Amino acid sequence: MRVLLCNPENDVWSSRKHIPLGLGYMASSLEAAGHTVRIYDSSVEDEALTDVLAQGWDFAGISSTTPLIQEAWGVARTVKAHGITTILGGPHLTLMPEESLEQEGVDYTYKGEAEDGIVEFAEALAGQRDIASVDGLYYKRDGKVIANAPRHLPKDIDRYPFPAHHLFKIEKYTNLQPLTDGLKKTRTFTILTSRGCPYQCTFCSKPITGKSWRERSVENVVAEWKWLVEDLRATEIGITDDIWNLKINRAKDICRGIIEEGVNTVPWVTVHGMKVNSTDLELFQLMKKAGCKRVGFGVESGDPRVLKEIIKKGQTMDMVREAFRNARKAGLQTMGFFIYGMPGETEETMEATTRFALELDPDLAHFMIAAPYPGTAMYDLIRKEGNIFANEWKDFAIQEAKTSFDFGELQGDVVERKWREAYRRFYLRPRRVARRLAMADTWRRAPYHLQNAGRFFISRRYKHVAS
Ligand code: B12
Ligand code: SF4
Repeated sequence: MRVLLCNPENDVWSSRKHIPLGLGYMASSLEAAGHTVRIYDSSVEDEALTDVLAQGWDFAGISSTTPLIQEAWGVARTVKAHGITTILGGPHLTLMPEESLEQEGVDYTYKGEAEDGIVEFAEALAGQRDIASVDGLYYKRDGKVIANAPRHLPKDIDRYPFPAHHLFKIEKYTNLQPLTDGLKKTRTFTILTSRGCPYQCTFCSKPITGKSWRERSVENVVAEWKWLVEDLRATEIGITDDIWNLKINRAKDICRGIIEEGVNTVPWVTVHGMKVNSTDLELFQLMKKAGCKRVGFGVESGDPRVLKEIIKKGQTMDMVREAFRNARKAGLQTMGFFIYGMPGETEETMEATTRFALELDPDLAHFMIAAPYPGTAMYDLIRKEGNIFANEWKDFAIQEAKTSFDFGELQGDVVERKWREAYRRFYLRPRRVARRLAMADTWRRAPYHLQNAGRFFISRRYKHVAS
């Protein structure tokens, strides 16, 4: 079959473009089963979707997170107008598989991981199996929603073929915040060494990632790393696991493997926060030796009560301090993620977070305004006791400089003020400004940086109340 896999336009995450790894995984499984696949990632394509659709496809799979779902529906309408069957999957559909079936142009939706499911779906469309036997699939028959049996998460994820990187226009994706400053032609790949996370942070969409943690073997991960470095000529690699260091000894063995294979020549970063309480000096030293340049940590808050009772992060501020100390000692750059305006926060707790960021002084700090995504404990709490006033799914983007809910005493404008203040107090220190101006990336992407700077000063709250 001829299969088109689409990623909708990415205007909520406009700063940097990362490869949609989930589509890469599905594509390699489809190819292994003998199908022809093209990945159409709207955020990097030059060719119009309608021109690509005219090339003839048996079905189109469309991926979506929550903020992109309306754009995904738009893609489905366009695809369907060409008479092509559509199936939607990805994080938002895993949370809400039924909602999209009400949209024009959406034939099927899918809940869960789809390396196996997409191949079974292709078989069903080809008449080689019953559609009812494709676990995880949702569709309508005679106006009624049919939900097939749930798709279980396979334990053995080593059996998945490596992502179909040859289908990505890799040179169109941006480097990782930036690791290799000044390099004109980057080939930036991401890698997933494990899936899921056993922690239960209240802002995290747990039904998507699952409570369990499934690991790939060290050998399998190192083999992919070798492939990325030696065959695909990666200039940067980002580990995008939720929590790649859950088993600290496994993380160390991955580093040892990279060193032993001599593929520690490419700089890499942990794109998301490593869990601080599963680190030690030896791990950071091994990471450094394996080519790692920068580690990210989910710090979240500088208030112990918020950390423990509101976010339920399962870590203390001292653990955070120790992780930063050890990472620095090992010669790694650091990156911290901080969150403002969780339900139950006060101006004082947010002030404590800013002070903690200044104390830790990471090389990069990301300050985010809390956004209540469906499927999070935070969303359920605010629906019950607060007021969400984002109007549409696309308003749920953490990157936006605006709050999307009221909760108790805490007013949105206070959160936005503290958030802006955090950026100013952190980045407008003379030492910081000088460092930023010395980076080639700052000048190359000047319009983006200027637009970004504007967000710290201009308030854009939502006007209407949705729920
Ligand atoms: C890496 C990552 C990023 C990267 C890169 C994203 C990318 N281009 O892939 C960056 C940093 C850019 C990013 C940004 C954001 N992210 Co993010 N990200 C992740 C992370 C940690 C890993 C994604 C990944 O590679 N997964 C592994 C692959 C194999 O899984 P997958 O992509 O989901 O695909 C599988 C299934 O979903 C399914 N599937 C996917 N597509 C399709 C399509 C069809 C047709 C079918 C049938 C099935 C299917 O099959 C795939 C293979 O198993 C996830 C957490 C997670 N573990 O999933 C969060 C996660 C996806 N991100 C999340 C969020 C909130 C965001 C942001 C919205 C944050 C913000 N700024 O506001 C942005 C928006 C990005 C966007 N374009 O929409 C949430 C999504 C919540 C939601 N309700 O949608 C997640 C789940 C984190 C969480 N636990 O809360 N993210
Ligand atoms: S935020 Fe990170 S540590 Fe917390 S539950 Fe989500 S993936 Fe796990």
